[in-house]
Amino acid sequence: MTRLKSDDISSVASRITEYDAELQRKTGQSLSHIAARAAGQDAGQFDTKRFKVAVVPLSCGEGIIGGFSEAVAGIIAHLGVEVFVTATPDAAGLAEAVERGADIIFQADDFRFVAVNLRTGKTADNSVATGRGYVAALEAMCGGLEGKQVLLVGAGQVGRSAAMAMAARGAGLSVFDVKQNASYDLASDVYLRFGCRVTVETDLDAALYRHRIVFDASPAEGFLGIRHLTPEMRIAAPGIPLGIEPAAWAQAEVRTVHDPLQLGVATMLYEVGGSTGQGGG
Ligand code: 2YG
Repeated sequence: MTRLKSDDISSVASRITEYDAELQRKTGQSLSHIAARAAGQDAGQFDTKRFKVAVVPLSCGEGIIGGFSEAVAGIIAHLGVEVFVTATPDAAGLAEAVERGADIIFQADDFRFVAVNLRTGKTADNSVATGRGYVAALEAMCGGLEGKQVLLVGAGQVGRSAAMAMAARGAGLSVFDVKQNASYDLASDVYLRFGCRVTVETDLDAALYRHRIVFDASPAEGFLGIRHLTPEMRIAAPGIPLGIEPAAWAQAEVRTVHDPLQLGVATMLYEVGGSTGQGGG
């Protein structure tokens, strides 16, 4: 799991309105609509005034990332939910959050980034939510995924979540992972759950020439170049760093969804705050 740096997230809160407008230009849908759909919720039914959220910094392991909790809070506030970052971290922060009336806690250590609903017992996991959120965005960008072939790069936690969400939408899947066993494991899990066959790709370059829809859930950098790009290509890229070559970014940006936190955090909120639907990480 890639550890974010302060530079990756320093403008998330201040630019959230522009980010949402950009997302709507690319997908035709807002952050709240995409996240709600990813969480099996109806954005219109989601009462954002029903709860209060606290983001609690955790200093364990590699420690606090400057601006991380504020970026998470900025996304949640943009979705119309009351939110605060606790003044104290760790256990003191958890107590402070509850004492200040929080219903939902967001916190991340070096291994997991989770949200917990203290009222309903629901939990949400960032890797799972990020996979689902990006599939909902890709679906909007492609006008549906049913019967379309998607190349998934990276069969880690985010990739696995995305694969299940895309299979559930009737997409055909091809998967590439530097660890081939991870691809075969994912292929058999998708087959067991949905009865659909997943193509395991072993040559990424060749696979990129054969696919128009790409889901980059890998930490690999710059593997997708101008040579692979076509006007109808659509790319969902939660992977950090970005898998698109810098030289190709100018061409690819208009049809690529990529952000360090926004879609994942928004989907976590709808999953853990929703009355029905998914959640439970
Ligand atoms: O509270 C803090 O500031 C730190 N304990 C946060 C540590 C977060 C570590 N994880 C990551 O940086 C990412 N895996 C978060 C999710 C990124 C999703 N694209």
